[in-house]
Amino acid sequence: MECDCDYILPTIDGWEEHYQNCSTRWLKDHGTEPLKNSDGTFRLRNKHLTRLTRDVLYHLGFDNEHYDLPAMFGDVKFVCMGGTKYRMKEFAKYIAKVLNIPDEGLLNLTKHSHRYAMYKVGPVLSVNHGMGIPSMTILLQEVIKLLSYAKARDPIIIRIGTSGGLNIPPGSVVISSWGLNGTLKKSYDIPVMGKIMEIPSIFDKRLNQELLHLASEEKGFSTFIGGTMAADDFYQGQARLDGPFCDYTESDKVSFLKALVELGVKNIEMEATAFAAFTREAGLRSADVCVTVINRLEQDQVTPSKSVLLEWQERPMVIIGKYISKYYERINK
Ligand code: R2B
Ligand code: URA
Repeated sequence: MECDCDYILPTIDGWEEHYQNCSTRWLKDHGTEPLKNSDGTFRLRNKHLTRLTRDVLYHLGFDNEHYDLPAMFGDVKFVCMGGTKYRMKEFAKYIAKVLNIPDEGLLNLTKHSHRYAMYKVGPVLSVNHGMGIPSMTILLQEVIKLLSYAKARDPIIIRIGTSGGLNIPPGSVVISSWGLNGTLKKSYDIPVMGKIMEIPSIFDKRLNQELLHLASEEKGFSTFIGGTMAADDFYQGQARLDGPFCDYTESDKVSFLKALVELGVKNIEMEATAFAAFTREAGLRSADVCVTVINRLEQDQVTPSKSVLLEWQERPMVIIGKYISKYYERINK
């Protein structure tokens, strides 16, 4: 197998040589043939899909019979996702500015479904995924099918989000090296037909190194690479004391958060495990880049003002904007 890494930044000493989805690594890591084709397009693992004459992407409001998905989305290289519709519209506007693409008439492409909002600016799709794993994975799985049907070439999926930090100053950014689930395993555990299916939740090391490299040029905030706990709840699931229910003591909470720190966890959010697991299983590169809005060793309530929170939420956008512009410079040379 030949290396088919589509490098966005040239290798720097000490960096991982290949992306996680490089065909030279695939057989070793997965024990199966790569899903990536030689032109960068990718196949879906589910063989049942070939029996469908039409696949309805219900929550996106598209299907692969009535829509010319390759014409609409074939040029997509980056899919950026985040929780809210507002933030992802702002991100689309920001990317339009960075790439110097006119943004008048930014259309919500999923207007028939009303579930999510999706915008396209040049090679970038910006889409919201709601809160928590189930909402995010519905969107993510339909986006994965969309990209495959559209014949997008080696697309990169990036989540930009918010999180609670562990022992780092609020406003810092964390790039996730892996997701940790609520029982402290590095996997996304989903019940399938009465049994738990465990899918490893490890992010692409090389992609993270590239992102950290660009992030560390930014003044005014720090960026860390570290583990991310993905909780299934905002309150007790994240060891908070301020939910309507709480069946543990403050010292239990502090011991738990310190144990997370010991494990290398830098932040807590609600999607990382499933996001890492499904993108990796699909043979796609992905990264989870979240700003921390609070230091959970100090407080539970998110108290910064609206304007501070908005400013902090621009930080992941700036890092990803820089990364996308590196790619855009290269293809427009
Ligand atoms: C971070 O923020 C949201 C909860 O406030 C959730 O979607 C997450 O992962
Ligand atoms: N999002 C979370 O899931 N947790 C926090 O503490 C802050 C944002």
